[in-house]
Amino acid sequence: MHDHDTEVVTTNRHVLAWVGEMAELTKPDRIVWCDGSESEQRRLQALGEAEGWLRALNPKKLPGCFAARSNPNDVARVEHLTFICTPTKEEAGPTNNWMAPDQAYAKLRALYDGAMAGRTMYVVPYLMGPPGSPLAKVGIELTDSPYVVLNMRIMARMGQVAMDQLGDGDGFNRGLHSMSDLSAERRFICHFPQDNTIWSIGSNYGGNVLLGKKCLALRIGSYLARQEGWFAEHMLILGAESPEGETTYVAAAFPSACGKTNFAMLIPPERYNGWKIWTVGDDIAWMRVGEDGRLWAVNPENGYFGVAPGTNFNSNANAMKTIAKDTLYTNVAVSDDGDVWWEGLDNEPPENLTDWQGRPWKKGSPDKAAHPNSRFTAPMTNNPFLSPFVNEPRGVPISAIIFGGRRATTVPLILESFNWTHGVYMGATLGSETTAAATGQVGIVRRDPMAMLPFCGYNMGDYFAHWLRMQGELRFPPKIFMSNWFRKDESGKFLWPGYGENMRVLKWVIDRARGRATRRETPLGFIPRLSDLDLVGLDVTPEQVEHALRVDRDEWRAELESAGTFFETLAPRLPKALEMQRQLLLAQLG
Ligand code: OXD
Ligand code: MN
Repeated sequence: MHDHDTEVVTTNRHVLAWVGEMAELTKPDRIVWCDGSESEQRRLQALGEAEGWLRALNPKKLPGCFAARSNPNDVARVEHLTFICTPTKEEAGPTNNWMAPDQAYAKLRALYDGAMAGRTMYVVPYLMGPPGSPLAKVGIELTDSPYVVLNMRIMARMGQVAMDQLGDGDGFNRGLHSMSDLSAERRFICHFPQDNTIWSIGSNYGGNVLLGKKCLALRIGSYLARQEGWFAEHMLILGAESPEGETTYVAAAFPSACGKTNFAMLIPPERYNGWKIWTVGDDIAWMRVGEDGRLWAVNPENGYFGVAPGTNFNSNANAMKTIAKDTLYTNVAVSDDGDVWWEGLDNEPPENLTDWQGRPWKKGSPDKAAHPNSRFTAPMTNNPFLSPFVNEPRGVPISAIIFGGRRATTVPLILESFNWTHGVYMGATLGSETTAAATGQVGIVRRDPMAMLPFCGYNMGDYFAHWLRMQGELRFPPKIFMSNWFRKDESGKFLWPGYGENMRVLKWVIDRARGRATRRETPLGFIPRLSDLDLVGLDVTPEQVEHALRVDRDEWRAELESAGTFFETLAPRLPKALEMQRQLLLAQLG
């Protein structure tokens, strides 16, 4: 039953017993223990090509790269089919779908019964976080999808390294995944935080099936973090190095489509010659309080699972370099000579493409050639500005946290909180505007607290309480900021150029965190004075910047009311301190 030369050897009886039990349920023809080796990768790539869902790309243009196609009904995370299965509904809270654990296990057990018959079960041991880190966690994913194995090998540290970290213990996440028949009617992503278990069935899309990422690193992770006294957050981590060689680490949470990967890979403009932005992570931060009382962060991942459309040399040159080799593309368009293409790559698509569904596509066609949620899975070691400290077990010390959203009005370019509780309030009320493409209604603010709305594995009110409580542990808490690169003028034009120019805002954040920049006090927090921002060489007027920074009392009164409405949906578990913070800000507005 075992594959011969891909053995990861384990004598861990907990692992062996659980794999046996799951195999009895799902009844695979074969079990393969994966080691993450290159020979194993090559075998799975050859299998994908033979089965027709994987295509090797042009080895001269994109060495080591492949393009995969998914089932067209299976192209995104499915929040309505994602469940938190805690003993009580109250523990999951009002922002999560809930199923009782017994009911969920029974329902899914029936679906898993024999689901792997005729297939191979791959046993994927993986480690989230740097080896030897106090924050690192071991997971084992059992999957019948070779596509998942190929992705997991890039996104997590896979194989013996995980078994070595686990030793003889029972402390591993139990992840079971079967594509089953890929039917949306039988698709469920269930999390059992109390059992450190994830059961995913009926999908083969990244966020639903690469169980280390959203499921373990965020949903289960956030639950464990509260119990164990740390943070699992939907945040990028970057290190900004000055020409003098001083590096300051910043973590930032933005909801999707707000440029998190771009900010994590920011290229400073000419004015900031000599500055370097190092990427520690682009999506997830695990953070704990060090013995020195500072907050230390690691990126639990090993690669980037990024959105392809819109990625180009202007928006993110480092990402373009990162995805030039050894990258697995999903649902992009492919040219006849084996190159990739997507909307927003350039203005000139080739005459002919194979679209994301494998159909011939001609230039000028009204259909999208690449799926809007097409992705690249790329090893982080390809990033020319990968932080040299990414494998440091204790992580990097965080000096500032930024919560950012997409807001046409109200929220200033940058706003510094008065204190920790105010900063937690900023995160808790983080909002972002929906786009016409997503909902048909433009400018509707959706609250996405700390960008964790789809990813918090327990009651959001308790999550806020955890954030508030952690202040007591932090002798040197990071300063907390709120940002908005997307504010518009009366004619609908962006007031701030964004992208690399965000370096100017980041510089002020760094100087504030290090206690050496001045600021202006408003009723809502601190903003930079015009003279506190370096605007040299920037093609915007001082009036535009003033407008981008403005705190408008009427807009803020409405904003605070809207936050109050959101808070009502979280009662009764909403911490009193946050509602009182809201009242205080209202009173300060006058
Ligand atoms: C992601 C997401 O894919 O947040 O990172 O949806
Ligand atoms: Mn994300």
